[in-house]
Amino acid sequence: MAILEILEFPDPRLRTVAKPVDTVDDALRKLIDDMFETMYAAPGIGLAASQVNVHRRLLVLDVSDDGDQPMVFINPEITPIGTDTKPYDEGCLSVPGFHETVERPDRIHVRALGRDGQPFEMEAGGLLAVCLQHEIDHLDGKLFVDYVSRLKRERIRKKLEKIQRHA
Ligand code: QAP
Ligand code: CO
Repeated sequence: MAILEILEFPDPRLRTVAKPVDTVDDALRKLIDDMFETMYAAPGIGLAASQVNVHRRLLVLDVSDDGDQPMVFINPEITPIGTDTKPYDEGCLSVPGFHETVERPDRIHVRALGRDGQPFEMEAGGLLAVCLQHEIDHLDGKLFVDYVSRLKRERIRKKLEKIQRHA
């Protein structure tokens, strides 16, 4: 296993739109294991392949209290259930040290492939729904800072660029 480097805002590579995964094989499962190790070490609750500079449609997350419920979503597709939305104070391993409130659909239907390559479907609400939408945004080259005002986004960009210059 290995800890992977996480790209940080405003790295332009985070804007890449990821391509579908075409084969779920042992090489992909090794990437999945490395993504979990990277996410748990951070620590974080979700990580998209885009954040480790792999532009394929794959994400891992664990929203459990004890961090013992790893979930894998390959080629995920989501549709909102109903029209209700909820605000949540989101953070991101690619925007370390910052968080902002984002409003998103409250309940979603999810279709994806699992670690074994088998399709599954589920409904999600609460933190799982927030995390899935946040991670799928990464696969589409989007970040939570895109939902806040340009002023706030620019402030975050300048502060992170300063930290990155000194790193
Ligand atoms: C995405 O975020 C998420 O700023 C996952 O200094 C966030 O794991 C989905 C983290 C909220 C739903 C709700 C952030 C770690 C981790 C930081 C994360 C930091 C250290 C963020
Ligand atoms: Co994120």
